[in-house]
Amino acid sequence: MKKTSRSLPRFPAALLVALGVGAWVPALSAEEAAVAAKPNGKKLAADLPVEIAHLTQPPMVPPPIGRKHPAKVVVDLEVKEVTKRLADGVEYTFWTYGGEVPGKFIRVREGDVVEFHLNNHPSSKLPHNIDLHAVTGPGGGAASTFTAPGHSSQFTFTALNAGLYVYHCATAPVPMHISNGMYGLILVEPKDGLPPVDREYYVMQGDIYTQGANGDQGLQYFDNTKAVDERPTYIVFNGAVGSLTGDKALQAKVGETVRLYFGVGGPNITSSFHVIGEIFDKVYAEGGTRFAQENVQTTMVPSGGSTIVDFKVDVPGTFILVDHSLTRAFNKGAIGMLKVTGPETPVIYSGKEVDEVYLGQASDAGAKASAREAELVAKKAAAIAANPEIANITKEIQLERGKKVFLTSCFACHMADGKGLPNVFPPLAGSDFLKADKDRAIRIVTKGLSGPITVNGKPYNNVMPPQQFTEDQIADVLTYVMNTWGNDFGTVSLADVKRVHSQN
Ligand code: HEC
Ligand SMILES: [Cu+2]
Repeated sequence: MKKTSRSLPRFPAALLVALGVGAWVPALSAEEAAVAAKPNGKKLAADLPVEIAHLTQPPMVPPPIGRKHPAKVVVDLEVKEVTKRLADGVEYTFWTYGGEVPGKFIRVREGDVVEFHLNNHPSSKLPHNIDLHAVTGPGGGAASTFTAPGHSSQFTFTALNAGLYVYHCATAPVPMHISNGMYGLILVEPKDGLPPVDREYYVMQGDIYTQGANGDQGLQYFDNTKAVDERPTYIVFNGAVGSLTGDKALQAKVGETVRLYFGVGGPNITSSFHVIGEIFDKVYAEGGTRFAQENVQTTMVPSGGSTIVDFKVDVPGTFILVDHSLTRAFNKGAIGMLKVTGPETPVIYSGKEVDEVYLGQASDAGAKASAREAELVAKKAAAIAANPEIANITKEIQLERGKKVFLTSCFACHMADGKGLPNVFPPLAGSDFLKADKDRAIRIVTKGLSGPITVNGKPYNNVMPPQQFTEDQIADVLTYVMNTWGNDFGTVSLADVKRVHSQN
């Protein structure tokens, strides 16, 4: 590879020295001088050919640039909040750049002027922005891209430094936005490109903090205490346990060269990145443009950092990507697979496979077993829920529990007979307002209610304070008030309460 000597921003040498960057600053080419002379990329962009960036979902990588001149590259990235599988039987609401975790891979060339559009989907609940570590400018773009749901932001930057850079959301609370999946990679190719390889893949590690324990079924919520304590429930590659195993394993053929663009979104946990059964022929440590070391077993990747590793696959088999801080791999999910097919090379390796034994529960067979188990557990839950006898018992239990909740709070205002107080506290017994909207009732208990309302034709304008109960208790007490004093308004399940809470 031709060494790419120019990887520093075009600051005066004296400033770099003052900053402690005691590096040699090369003379600028005519093309670079043009960029440097016009700090406002937009002016320069007018003279450049325009290209629409080809972005890819993980684990795919856009093709090499090939171009030998700078261009204006338009990047369109859409933020979407999506509920998806985190592990078998476990769901999580991810916040994404493009619908997947990590976000779409962006590939530009050193010297390109990037016109960046961040679009926040109208269905999003929150504003988001983006900080690209490839940007020289305040907040890496964060300051220019704070975008409300249903809106778009635009800013332009010149990709001054080649390298593999992390991008991430920088909206408060930042660790939560990152943990929820808001990170990805942007490759700024050196002017002469990287040495060609046969396959390129995109993998990122992230740590996830759920209120339930690892493996607890159903929709899980972010746990801020665990995040602050850096006690992740899951540590995963590409957004989910098993996103790169079994049928979804990375593929290669014997004799090919493979390049992994690997990054760590974090927010907290670094990676001891290793591929079991392979040796990295070259490592571009810390995502820089020069390969810093050859013949590496494990490379350290910081949170908010990256690496590029190249290796040739010489023998067939399954090679396991791990964070070699191994409980993260075997207990929390940081396992991926590279399946290499082709003829055996007994001189290099005898060919006996030991994956199943080595990987245990994380092996193909283990993954199939846990997928089947999750399927059966869901089936059992559905069968139980569908059984009318069990449904009745469940409702009865809910009513008794709900009554206890009612007697700790609601009765003080709405009265034990549910009739309320004329002009002050509206009735729950026979209330058309309660009957009309179950989701609204969940919100009233959670957040309280004030302002004018009409119940059974009579006006009320008072204040109900928010009620401090667990989600289970809210489901129970609403089921109670909706099925007592002659009310027959249906039931409220825990899932209903979680659904409404997730909308806020
Ligand atoms: C401190 C008094 C107070 C307590 C305790 C209270 N509420 Fe209310 N509640 C009110 C008031 C006042 C309103 C009407 C607010 C308004 O006028 O906007 C109301 C309105 C409502 C409504 C909508 C109107 C209707 O009658 O259908 C529901 C449903 C309701 N409360 C349920 C509950 C439940 C369930 C609890 C117990 C978990 C509870 N409230 C506890 C005072 C209270
Ligand atoms: Cu965000």
